[in-house]
Formats: sequence, structure tokens, C-alpha cells
Amino acid sequence: MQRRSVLTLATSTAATVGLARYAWAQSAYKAEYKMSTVVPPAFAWGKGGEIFGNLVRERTGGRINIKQYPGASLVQGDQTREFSAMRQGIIDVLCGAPINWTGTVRELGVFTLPFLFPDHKAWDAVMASSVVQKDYFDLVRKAGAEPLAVGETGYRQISNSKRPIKQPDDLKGLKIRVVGSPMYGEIMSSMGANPTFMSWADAQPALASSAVDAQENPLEVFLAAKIHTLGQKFVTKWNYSNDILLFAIAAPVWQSWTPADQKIVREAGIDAAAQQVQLVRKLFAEDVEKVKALGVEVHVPTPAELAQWQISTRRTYARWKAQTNADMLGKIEALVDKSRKA
Ligand code: X2X
Repeated sequence: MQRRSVLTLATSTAATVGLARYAWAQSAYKAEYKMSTVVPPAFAWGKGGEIFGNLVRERTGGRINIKQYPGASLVQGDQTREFSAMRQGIIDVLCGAPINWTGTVRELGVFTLPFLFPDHKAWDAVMASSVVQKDYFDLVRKAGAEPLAVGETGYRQISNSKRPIKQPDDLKGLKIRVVGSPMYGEIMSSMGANPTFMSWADAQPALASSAVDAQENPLEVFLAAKIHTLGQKFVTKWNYSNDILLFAIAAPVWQSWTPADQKIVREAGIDAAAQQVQLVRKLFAEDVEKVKALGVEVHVPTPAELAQWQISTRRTYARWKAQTNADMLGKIEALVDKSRKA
């Protein structure tokens, strides 16, 4: 009898501890998880964030409520501070272009080197590689976030208010707004342009007031933000850089969720990323016609012109390959080569 009651006591104590842990886990859930995106859902990128938040909310029955803060408003519009703000607990969920975070973790910009991906076939071959994904995801984990999935920011194209840009010399003397990595600045200055770093929030007034002559962004961004109304009359679709769109959760937040919820969130990230990539590709296929319809002159470079651009960025490429992650880039280059021959 005595033995039995000791056992009962032990069992009920274990149950209480278990329950307490469960209750703790539940109460550790926040009422709202803050997600930063640079642009709102009218852009494919912001839409990807919106889709993700909605899927998580639906599939967890509202247990995990992700709220989107577009305009990088959690960091007062300074998108280059997103990653460090995530580390400080100001941002819980990232849905962004790692190029913006290279000031915090340089290697995260490994996909953005000039003319690395000649086309979507190459881009897909690299992103489908479990080896590259593991390398990259390990890097993100080491930096303090749990990576979920990879979408696509989109091929970045150059626009300006002065003249058609068909060869590197045409960039001479142009004041161009760039963001993210100093690498973008180097690419531009190596061709004789004058790069100025500024956030997306500051870029639009700077274009409107002609403080800068040029900018570079995916054409779906050009269209959604109506950049043609800011005096940008010439576009060159040179496909020089195409970053991923990383869906990731701040490590302490990720650890506060039950394994079952982690699974739901990861799957939601993968589904949202797939939908976002589809949307970006659809917009990419239509962009030249849409931009032309606004009265903007669009130049699509010939293969010979593209080769010239590539040559002019070779030194910058080599420098940044060495400075980011030469090992991972070697693997990426091999996959790109293979996709060209396939
Ligand atoms: O600011 C930009 O140019 C944008 C929206 O493309 C990025 O955040 C990299």
C-alpha cells in the first residue's frame, strides 16, 4: 500500500512536471511574431511573406500569428539592419534578400555575384542542390536563424534617366543608387559609374529629385513601384544578379515552438517559397512588354554584349568570390556549368 502510494505520487509528480512544461511552452508563444519585408504584398517579394504568414496562421489554427511589417519599418526603413535586429529580438521572422544582410554576415551574399546565373535553368540547378542548400543553411544557422526555404528576389536590371545603356562605357559618370553589399558599389564603380548607397525608402525620393540618375532592381519592382514616374526612361535587362528570398525564423523563437509546430512552419515556408518563385517567374516573362508599354526604352543585350559585361565585372567577381565563400562558389559554378551543358 505504502509502495503504491509512493509510485502514485511519483507518477503524478511526473505528470505535473510534464504539464507544467507543456503549459510553459504554450505560454512562451507570443501573441504576435514580427516579420520584416522590404516591400509590401503588391510586390512578389512582399506577397511571398503574406502567403507564408497566412499559411502558418491557417495551419496552426492561429497558434502562431505572424504579422508582416513591410517597408522594413521595424528597422526604420534601413533594410541593411534587418539581420542584426533579428539577432536582437526585434524581428522574429525574416523574408528577405540576404544581399541586404551582408554587412552583418558577408557570406550570405554568395548568390549575388555578377553574372553568376546566366538563366533560370542554372539558378534552379543550384537551388535544387542539397549540397549547396546544406552549406548555405548551415551558415544561416550559425548566424542565428533557422532557415526554412528559398524563394527568388528576381534578376536585377539597371534603369536610368539619361541614355540607353548597351555597354560598360555607357555607365560612365552616372550616379547610381545601390543597396546591400559594397559589392554592388564595386561593380558600378569598376565601370565608371558613381554609386551611392541608400535604402529603398530613400531611393524613390532620390530618383524623383534627380539626386541620382540610375538604380537597379527587378523589373517587377520597377513596375510595382512605378519607377518610370520618377524619370527613369531607359532600362537594360542584363540579368546581372539574382538573389534568393530567404524565409527564416530567429533561433530563440524557433526553439520556443513544439516540434509539431516547427514542422508546420517549415512546410508553410516551403509552400510559400514555391508560390513566390512561380509569381516572380510569371512577372519576369511579362516584364519587357509591360515596361515598354509605359513608354520606357528597354534594351535586351545580345550574347556578345553580355559577354562584355561579364568581362568588365571579372575582377570584382574574383575579389568577392575570395571574400565570401570560395568553396561554396566553386560548387555553385560547377552546377551552373553542368546546367549549361545539359
Ligand atoms: O532596395 C532594393 O533595391 C531592394 C528592394 O531590391 C532590396 O531590398 C535589395
